[in-house]
Amino acid sequence: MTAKVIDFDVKGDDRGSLIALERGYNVPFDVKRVYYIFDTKEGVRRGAHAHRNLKQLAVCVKGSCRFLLDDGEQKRRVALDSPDKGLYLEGLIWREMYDFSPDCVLMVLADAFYDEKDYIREYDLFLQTVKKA
Ligand code: T46
Repeated sequence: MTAKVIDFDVKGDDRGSLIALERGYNVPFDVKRVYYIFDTKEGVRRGAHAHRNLKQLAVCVKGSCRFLLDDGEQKRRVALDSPDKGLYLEGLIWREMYDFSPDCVLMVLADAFYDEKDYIREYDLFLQTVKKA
């Protein structure tokens, strides 16, 4: 499964903290799009899809949430609970996000523009696609 947690350097001083995201240093792709998810209602699950080609880096810049990752063979859970770590996702990974804290702001950097054709939103089709890959 091409999913890994990236720890970011925190530039801190007595004023507070700063994190820089830079291609080639802690972002492993050219960023074409940034979106963020916030005000998620209690108990909501999001995601429930895979991408055919998209590379993404998800950062909880505020609050926390959890990811369930599934490559068709293995399942893995990752908690994003600090702005100093990011979850890098590449390739065929079914993902679900859940346990959003009320203050959660989940920012996602992506290497491509939004394209609904890149989504696989049916789990059976995801499994078939993994088998063919
Ligand atoms: C992902 C997880 C982590 C757009 O118009 N442009 C965009 O760039 C995005 C991401 C979404 N949308 C529209 C499509 C839907 O009408 O916003 C609506 C909600 O999107 P979706 O239901 O796909 O959101 P999530 O939270 O289930 O999934 C999102 C990303 O779509 C997905 O790529 O990996 O976050």
